[in-house]
Amino acid sequence: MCEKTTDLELRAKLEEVGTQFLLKGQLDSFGLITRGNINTTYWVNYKDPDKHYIFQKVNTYVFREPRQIMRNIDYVTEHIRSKNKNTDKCSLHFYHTADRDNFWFDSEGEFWRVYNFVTGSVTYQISSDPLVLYMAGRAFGEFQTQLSDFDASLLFETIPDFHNTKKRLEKFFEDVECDECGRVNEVRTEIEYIASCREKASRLTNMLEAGELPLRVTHNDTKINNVLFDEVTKEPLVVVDLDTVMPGLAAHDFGDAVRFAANTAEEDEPDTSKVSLDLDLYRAFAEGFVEATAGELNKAEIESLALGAFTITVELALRFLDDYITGDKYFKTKYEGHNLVRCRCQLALARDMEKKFDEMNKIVLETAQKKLKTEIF
Ligand code: GN1
Ligand code: MG
Repeated sequence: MCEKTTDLELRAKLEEVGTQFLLKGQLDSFGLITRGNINTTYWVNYKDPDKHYIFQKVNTYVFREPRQIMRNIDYVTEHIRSKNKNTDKCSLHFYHTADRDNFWFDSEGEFWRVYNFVTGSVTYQISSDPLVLYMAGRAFGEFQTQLSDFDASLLFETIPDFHNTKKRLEKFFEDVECDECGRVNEVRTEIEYIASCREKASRLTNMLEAGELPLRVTHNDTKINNVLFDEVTKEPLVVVDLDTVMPGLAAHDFGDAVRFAANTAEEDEPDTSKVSLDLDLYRAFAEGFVEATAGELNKAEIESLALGAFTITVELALRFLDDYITGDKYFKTKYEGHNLVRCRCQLALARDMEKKFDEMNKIVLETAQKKLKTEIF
């Protein structure tokens, strides 16, 4: 996941980036962190003094207004830092250039940023340990709670309609009609299943439009690998990847985390017989999330959480499939057909969630009752 490289051209580029961000010392070792599907991320170690950094090249095909993202990040990290005062929680620190910008465009027009690597932290791509899931639930729940008094109107919508599942579905079926790469015929089964989920997957968007669910400031990309944990205590240290912090639904954050972390397989597992929703892991995440958001989420929001998991799973399946049928322009792929494999994996998970849906709802409601000690459910 974090291969070391000795590529000289890349070394020179990273040195140039480090100089722009006024880093002291000498670049020592570096490597690519391969897990993101959008941006290109490197770990970079300096010596004299010893310091560890994350250098990131932002994908400007996906993020059309990267400057605005960095403004959002400034606001959000500042707000969280003020909440973390007098606690042992750490915050992300973005470095600045001589012009006081927290980004830099290189001569090829690539957009770079640099932040601190949190020493003593670990991330999990997948974990079968309920404690890790519980901690991740707390981390994302706390993230939302900490931003509950943040003025959402300050935030630029970095990707408009990011979790507007209804719009995603509309665009998907338009792209199916166009069939610009001639790939639609081989994926008829997947398209049919997505069509059959259309109503259920649109419910949250409809509820939001009808004012039945409130908009909050949400993270919108709650994969467990976006939480840094203390490598010894497993306590969550900080939530990273703030590119999509925007107004959204609590159910989206809950749902995306469950989709990724309570799956018994990785999100691009080609053997779909290995894919299912682990209800113990789901419960553990729900406990952490509900505990951390106690008193913030209303009854309708809590009742929407399980649906959030199904919705985001179908939404991501169709995003992967949409990318596949339109020529793999959005997500980075490691091999031909990778997006189709990802889609099939998400659809297998969605099917399993459908079977377990009553149980998923019950777990959230039981958890809420236990954690919130109320009789509203
Ligand atoms: C992308 O690159 P990464 O892993 O942070 C995507 C998410 C998807 C995810 C699926 C901006 O996130 O929405 O859920 O891949 N981010 C964007 O792995 O589209
Ligand atoms: Mg992300």
